[in-house]
Amino acid sequence: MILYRVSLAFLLCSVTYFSNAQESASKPTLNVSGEVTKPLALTVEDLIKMKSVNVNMKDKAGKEHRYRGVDLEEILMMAGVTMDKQLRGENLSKYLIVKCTDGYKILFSLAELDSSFTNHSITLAYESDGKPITDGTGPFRLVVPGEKKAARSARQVVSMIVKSAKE
Ligand SMILES: Nc1nc2c(c(=O)[nH]1)N[C@H]1C(S)=C(S)[C@@H](COP(=O)(O)O)O[C@H]1N2
Ligand SMILES: [Mo]
Repeated sequence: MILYRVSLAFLLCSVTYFSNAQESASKPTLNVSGEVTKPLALTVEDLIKMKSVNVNMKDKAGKEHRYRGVDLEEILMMAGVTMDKQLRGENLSKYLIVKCTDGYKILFSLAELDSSFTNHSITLAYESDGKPITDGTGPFRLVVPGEKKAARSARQVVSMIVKSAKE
């Protein structure tokens, strides 16, 4: 009887453990690392809890889409990147490299992302036309306004790394 109870408890524990592991494994995260004081691993749920912004952007075919997301500057502030008053002197040679699932990579200097330098705020979007971004372009994408090409509006973003140009 005791043996039966122990094995039942074990079975229940393993079921709970594996279903939890499965749940966290199935949630894609966006990692923010490098020269940050607080590295982040953000899920769509984390972003939904933050202050949201809405922006429109045309796709390659000229069709306009409405994106919802979070201001990239806010995410960098949350990670403790040297923004705002700290963005001066040597810190002006820092940059953010954005990496995507398909191997696509783009970068911004930190000053391009700081509202004390520019009015073009970049959005880290998690929703397009009211739906989560799926179909191989999500779940995270950047929407970069004010540029003639959409080439830096990176899709399928998986990580963002802050680095310092040494030379
Ligand atoms: N991950 C990833 N993002 C990407 C690209 C890419 O090849 N891979 N192409 C870029 C280019 S060149 C353009 S023009 C836009 C196209 O965005 P759209 O899919 O909304 O039309 O995505 C940009 N983001
Ligand atoms: Mo493009």
